[in-house]
Amino acid sequence: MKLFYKSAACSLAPHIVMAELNMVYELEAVDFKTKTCASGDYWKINPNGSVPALRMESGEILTEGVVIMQYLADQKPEANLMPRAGTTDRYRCLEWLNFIATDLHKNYSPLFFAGMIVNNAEGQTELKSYYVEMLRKKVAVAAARLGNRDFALGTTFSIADAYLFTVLGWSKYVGVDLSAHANITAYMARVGERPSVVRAMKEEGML
Ligand SMILES: N[C@@H](CCC(=O)N[C@@H](CS)C(=O)NCC(=O)O)C(=O)O
Repeated sequence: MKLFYKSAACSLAPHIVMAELNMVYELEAVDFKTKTCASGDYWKINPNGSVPALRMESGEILTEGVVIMQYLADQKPEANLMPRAGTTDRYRCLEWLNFIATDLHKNYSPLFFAGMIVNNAEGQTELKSYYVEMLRKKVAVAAARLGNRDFALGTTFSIADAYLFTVLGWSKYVGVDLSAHANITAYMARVGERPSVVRAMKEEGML
């Protein structure tokens, strides 16, 4: 299996999942500016131009991070990285994944690309303060949902944690302050020291 990724981007989440499952995998970096990778034109691999993309053993490409993570978890169901179909926990996991993708992830993105959206400094400052404020509210929702649990679903690590850790980890790059939420700060430290997370971050040159 090969994961197309960009260091520290949302592709870190499926990368953590592959490491957590002790899978045999290859990594191929994507250059966002040129949309190229070692295999050539990345648009031909993922017409959406985004990471992650997974080349499965069959040679087919699978895209969309939350789908890739579910696919990976289903390869080794005994590892319980996603609750069994039909259980309430399964839907709690999907609830987290959708919340992270649509309410967290996509509100961080403009903070990285403010210069591509607005071409004057004043407009960029306005845009950034809008999204920082939006994220302040969304992170508060995440903190309330997490409560005093060790992980998103309770006591066991799941694919939702791989994604939540990855996305909240962007806070330090874009001026989103997590310190108001002691449980989130403790969560980031707890997840950040898992061997799979350390391995994936090292492989992406983040540590
Ligand atoms: N719908 C995609 C979006 C992924 C996404 O937003 N990836 C970002 C990195 S975190 C990206 O590749 N941005 C560059 C681009 O879209 O050109 C998914 O959920 O996998």
